[in-house]
Amino acid sequence: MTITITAWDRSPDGGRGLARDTRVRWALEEVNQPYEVRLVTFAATKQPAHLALNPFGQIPTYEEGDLALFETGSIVLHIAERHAGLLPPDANARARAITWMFAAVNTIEPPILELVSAKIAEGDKPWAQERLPLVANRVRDRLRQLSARLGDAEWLDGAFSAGDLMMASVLLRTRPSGILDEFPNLAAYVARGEARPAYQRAFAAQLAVNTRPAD
Ligand code: GTB
Repeated sequence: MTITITAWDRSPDGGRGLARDTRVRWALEEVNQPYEVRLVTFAATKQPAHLALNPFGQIPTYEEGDLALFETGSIVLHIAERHAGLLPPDANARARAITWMFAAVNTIEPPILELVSAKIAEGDKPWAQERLPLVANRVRDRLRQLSARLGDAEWLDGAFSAGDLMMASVLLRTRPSGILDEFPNLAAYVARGEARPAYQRAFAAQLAVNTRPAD
C-alpha cells in the first residue's frame, strides 16, 4: 500500500530538517518503507481538502490506503508498530521506548516551542526581552534533566528506538538558539541521530524539495 505524506512546498528553514515532516521521513527510512510526498502550500493547508486530513491545518499528514493520520507522535508510533526496527521486541522495553516518545512531545517539546514563539511571534513586543531569558531557562531546566538521565549512554534506553528518533528530532530545534551545545552529551546524542544513514536520506530528500528550481 502506498504511503503518502504531506510537506510544505517551501519550508522557512530551506529544508534543513526543522519542519516536522523530517521525523516522519526519518522513521520511514529507518524501516525501509518507500513513501511519496504531496507538497502543499501554507494556504492549501487551510483549505477543506487538507483540513479533512488534519483539522488543525498543519503538516505533515500520513495516508496509507483508507487510513489518514496527523500528529507526528502518532504517525511515528504507527510506523514503528507496523514495521520492525524502531521498537524493541521485549514488551517492557517497548513500553519504555514509547514513554520516551511521549516525553519528547509532551515534556521536552513544549518549552522549546514556547521559546520559538517568544522569539518569532512575540519578539517585537516591548516585554519580549524581559521574558525571553525566563523561557530559555525553562528549556535549559528540561535539557539539564534529560542530560543527567542520558549520561554517557549512546541512546536513552538500550538500542536506538522511536523514542530516540522523536527526542533527537525535538532537540534539533534547540540548536539555532545555542542551548543544545550547552549540553555536550545531548549535542553528541543529536549528532549520532543525524549521522544515521536513514536520517541522512530523510534530510537529503527534504533539502532536495526546498532547493529545486522555482516552478
Ligand atoms: N503537533 C504537531 C505534530 O507534531 O505533527 C505539530 C505540527 C506542526 O507544527 N506543523 C507545522 C505547521 O503546519 C509545520 S512544522 N504549521 C502551520 C500552522 O500551524 O498553521 C513546524 C516548523 C516549520 C518550519 C520550521 N523551520 O523552518 O524552521 C520549523 C518548524
